[in-house]
Amino acid sequence: MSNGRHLAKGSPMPDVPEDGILRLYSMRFCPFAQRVHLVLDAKQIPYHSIYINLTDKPEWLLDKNPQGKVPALEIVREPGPPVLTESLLICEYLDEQYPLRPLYPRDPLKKVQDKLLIERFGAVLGAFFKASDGRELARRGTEFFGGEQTGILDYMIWPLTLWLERMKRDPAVMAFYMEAEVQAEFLRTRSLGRANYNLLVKDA
Ligand SMILES: N[C@@H](CCC(=O)N[C@@H](CS)C(=O)NCC(=O)O)C(=O)O
Repeated sequence: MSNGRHLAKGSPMPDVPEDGILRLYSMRFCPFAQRVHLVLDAKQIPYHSIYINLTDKPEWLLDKNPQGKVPALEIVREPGPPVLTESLLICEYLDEQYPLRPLYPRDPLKKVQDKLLIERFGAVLGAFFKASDGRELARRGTEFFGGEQTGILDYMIWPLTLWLERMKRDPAVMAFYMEAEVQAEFLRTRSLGRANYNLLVKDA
């Protein structure tokens, strides 16, 4: 809805059609928002994306989410309309509300076990993304974590990267995927105090 362009302070609320379709306030490089895009895409739920410049937020974002964070999902059809926050809660709501392609296990025990693993992996993933998004490699200035040749770290995380390759073939992931270098470039611009939210916008 913002054509992939991230709306900043002073931008009016975009002209979103009054079609009852969900509205997702998002940021293209936010891993929490990406979770919600993936679930929406996997379940083929139509939605409007409204991308937010989080360095210089549009004033109306606080009306949608007083915490000023993304992801936030506006359930336009419901009276209010309510705006849901917290990526995991949003994903669980979507899975319960939209039965196509159930993502959580039906069995309550398995469901809780998966949710526990999501929490535990969350911490691990933070560290993994830090390494895999290119920052750690950039810090080392080498092709591999081990240097010009593979080292212990390369070999130990390799099974994870195999899984990443498989995930890249999933249609929902394909629709939202970006190369690690692109994510790293966004983080680089942000660390320089010039976050380029519109890195993926064609005419940016
Ligand atoms: N626990 C939240 C985290 C959301 C979050 O931290 N989003 C970041 C962007 S990746 C944000 O909106 N930051 C803006 C701010 O904190 O002002 C979730 O899972 O949705």
